[in-house]
Amino acid sequence: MTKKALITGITGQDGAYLSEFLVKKGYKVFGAVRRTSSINTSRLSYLGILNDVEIVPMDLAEITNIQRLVEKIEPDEIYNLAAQSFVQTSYEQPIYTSDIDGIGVTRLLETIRNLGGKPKFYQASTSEMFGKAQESPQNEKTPFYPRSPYGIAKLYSHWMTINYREAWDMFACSGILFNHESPLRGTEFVTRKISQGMAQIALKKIEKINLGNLNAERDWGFAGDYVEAMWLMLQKDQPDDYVIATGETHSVREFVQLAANSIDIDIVWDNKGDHEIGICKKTGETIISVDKQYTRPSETDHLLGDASKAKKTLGWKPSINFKSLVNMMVEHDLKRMKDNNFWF
Ligand code: NAP
Ligand code: G4F
Repeated sequence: MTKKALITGITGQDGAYLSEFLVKKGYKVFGAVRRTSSINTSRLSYLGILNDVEIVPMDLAEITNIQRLVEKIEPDEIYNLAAQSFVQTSYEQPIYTSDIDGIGVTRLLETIRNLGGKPKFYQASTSEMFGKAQESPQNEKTPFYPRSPYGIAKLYSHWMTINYREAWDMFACSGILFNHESPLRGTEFVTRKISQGMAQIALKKIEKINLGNLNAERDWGFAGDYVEAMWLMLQKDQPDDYVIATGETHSVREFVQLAANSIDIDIVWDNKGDHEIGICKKTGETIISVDKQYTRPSETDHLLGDASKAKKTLGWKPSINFKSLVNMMVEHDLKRMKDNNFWF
């Protein structure tokens, strides 16, 4: 029998890659989309799968809507990827973020519980829950210390997922995914901001990129690899929680350096702190500046994941390394800009 999957957040980066993955596996994919004045299905179009998925209306703020939809579709698996996912915004919209990323998950869990606990459930948890990391590398047993309203809301939903598994015997898994990027990443996130900015510099559309904390370190992987891990978790006999990461950490400064190399620029760094600049070695022009508006009130300084459990139990491993990821993102942005293709 054809399996049915309901993906919340299908219009986002991970939703698009997961849809592609599940469609290839023969799933009937339903994509929950909240009402906006212009629904953005450009990532699904980009991957050529818009006509292979069924778009259904659903907002994580509205439990009646969730209940009716899940009852009607009767999915075998629910992947909850919908969220206010931008950490910086969570400082300005902490209540909205808590509602969607925290209580929104409980709305879904309650719906499944009321239906007898039937669909398997995947929750998109995050390495941002480690925040001020208490050890390095971080694994499933590392204590949490979230540093943003986003991280705190996600920690609540992480524990809710575990509680529904333990209290109501539900097949609910939580994937603690470290940062994962791609050419489909939103342009407000630092990696895509840099790859897009470098492409614009190469084509002489802008002179420089303004960034915040260049010292922040992240374990960056490729989103296409990470959606496979979500699916693998739901195929096991027992539900569990898994860290998904590459096991390498790099600073924002290193990302900038490699992205500049992709457009044949070598960067020399000058000054320190808020006055740091990145200069093109050949021309002497400043192409990177620090702008305090992009720094955070409380920062997650260092993330490095240990995905040994996922490797051993799920047989999962990443296929794209850091350098290839950076090159891939800059190449895609260059091509898009040359083709005047600005759909996201
Ligand atoms: P994304 O590109 O920002 O996508 C977020 C999705 O959530 C969009 O489809 C968005 O719809 C939807 N959404 C937002 N508010 C909603 C609401 N009230 N009701 C229904 N849908 C709503 O995020 P992503 O990078 O794909 O990440 C997917 C999930 O993984 C998120 O939960 C994120 O927090 C989590 N995560 C991401 C990473 C990462 O590095 N990418 C790491 C760990 C965890 P619109 O198109 O209408 O905005
Ligand atoms: O790209 P970012 O905005 O991602 P962040 O905050 O790590 O969050 C992402 O990863 C989480 C997993 O750990 C997800 F749960 C979450 O949904 C999201 O996908 O920022 C990365 C780092 C930060 O330390 C930030 O301070 O880059 C630093 N940064 C420096 N300059 C910047 C900038 N971030 C952004 N967005 N813009 C800048 O100009």
